Amino acid sequence: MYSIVLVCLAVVLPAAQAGIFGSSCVEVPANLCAIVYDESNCGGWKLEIPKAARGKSTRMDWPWYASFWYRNDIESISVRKGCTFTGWDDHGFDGKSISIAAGGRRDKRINTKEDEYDDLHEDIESLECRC
Ligand SMILES: [Ca+2]
Ligand SMILES: [Ca+2]
Repeated sequence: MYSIVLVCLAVVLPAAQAGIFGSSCVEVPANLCAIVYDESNCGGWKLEIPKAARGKSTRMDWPWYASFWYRNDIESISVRKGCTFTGWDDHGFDGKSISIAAGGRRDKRINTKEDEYDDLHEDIESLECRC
């Protein structure tokens, strides 16, 4: 009986960590500036935003005529400690923007549906990240 219970836990726990019951967010690795995700709480597809050379920033731009993947689809963002992420609601780094600065001690994770960021909920078409 106990072995059956243990087997069930072994199946359920990884699923829970993967976000079915909560967050699947991970610490942003040192070679990255941020990770953006399709769904809230780091769910769905993810896109790694690499760290640029010191003093430079990584920029990504998804104009409607070039791309439909990623654009207007980001719903959660993890910013590496010490880095700052900026997203715009239009391509070409134009329109409304949000800036998310992570302090030096820990990553900052947000969902775009939160009040502070909901202007850009599923609306980001260009972004910049700098550490
Ligand atoms: Ca989405
Ligand atoms: Ca948009």
